[in-house]
Amino acid sequence: MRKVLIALLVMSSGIVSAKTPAGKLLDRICKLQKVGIMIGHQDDPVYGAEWKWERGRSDVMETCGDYPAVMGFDLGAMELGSDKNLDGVPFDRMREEIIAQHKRGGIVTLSWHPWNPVTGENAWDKTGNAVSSVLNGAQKSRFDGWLTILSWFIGSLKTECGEPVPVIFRPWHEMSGGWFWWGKDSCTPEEYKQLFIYTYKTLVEKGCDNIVWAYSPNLGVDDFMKYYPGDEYVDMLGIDVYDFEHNNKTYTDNLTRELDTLSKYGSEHKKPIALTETGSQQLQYDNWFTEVLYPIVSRYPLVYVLFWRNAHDNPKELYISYPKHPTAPDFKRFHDLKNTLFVKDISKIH
Ligand code: BMA
Repeated sequence: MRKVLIALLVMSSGIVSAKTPAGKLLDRICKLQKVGIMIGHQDDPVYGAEWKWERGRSDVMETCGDYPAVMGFDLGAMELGSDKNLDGVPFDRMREEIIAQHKRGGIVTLSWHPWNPVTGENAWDKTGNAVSSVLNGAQKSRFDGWLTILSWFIGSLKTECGEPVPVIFRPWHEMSGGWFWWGKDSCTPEEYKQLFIYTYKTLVEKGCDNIVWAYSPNLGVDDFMKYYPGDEYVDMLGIDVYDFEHNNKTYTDNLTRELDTLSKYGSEHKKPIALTETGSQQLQYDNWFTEVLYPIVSRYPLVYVLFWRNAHDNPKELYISYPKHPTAPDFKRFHDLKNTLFVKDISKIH
């Protein structure tokens, strides 16, 4: 009888039950939401503004003395069987850094910029009706193969003791923009939802019980729930909002409007919320972190804020401070604020 009850409990709460690694991460996320806002950075330990591939480095740690609480990595090109992602990050190194981040008490989030399966071009090629082709058409078996490869990688995220490492997975992001083959110009909301659900069901069937699933459109409040696959398939809600124009006023207005909406949906659907990608491109304003970003984000119950990558080969893609950058003193002040959380702040909270 007890066994039956436990089985029923696990089934009724879906894959994210308290028993799974994902369930434990989700519980921890909800706990941390009450403590402060975790600060995250994409590709943090693999390259920075002025270095690449050296071990033990991090622009964040070198600027403020601690690693980010959340590290983001991208799986794009894994589906092709490549040993490096679209930005040249070797997947073996990525696995090593994901496990290291878990062991230091931090959290990991994965995004995915897969190639267009119909045209063989990158994620930004919107042509070919790729979503309908992977769901019901000529590319279905290829896509199944892609998900198998992803499931191997996600399933291989384990410590040396065999403990699974849970991750926040944020597939099919920024669909409400028209720049990806899964975006608004290339499929209907219904097709998008099917794509998300198919991805969820397939990875779950393949045993990936270490995934917390995030739904993450880009700014555009009217469309926020237009592509939502449903509460059953989503554990967290997020939004991607950037300042590409070096305009603090526009960014403040955009972010405020988007976070108002995000937090409304978060409480309606009882899902934790995050600013899943952000940054002020090239960081032109020295006090941006404490004077522009912080006054806005501190008003919302955000679980984390993830700054995008400091691309070593493209000075335009600079989103977080490094020691020599004029924003470094401000980033230190940002780090010292009581409710910005870096890895040492969360490592004991489980
Ligand atoms: C995008 C840009 C690209 C990059 C991709 C995946 O937003 O930063 O240069 O290749 O993310 O990291």
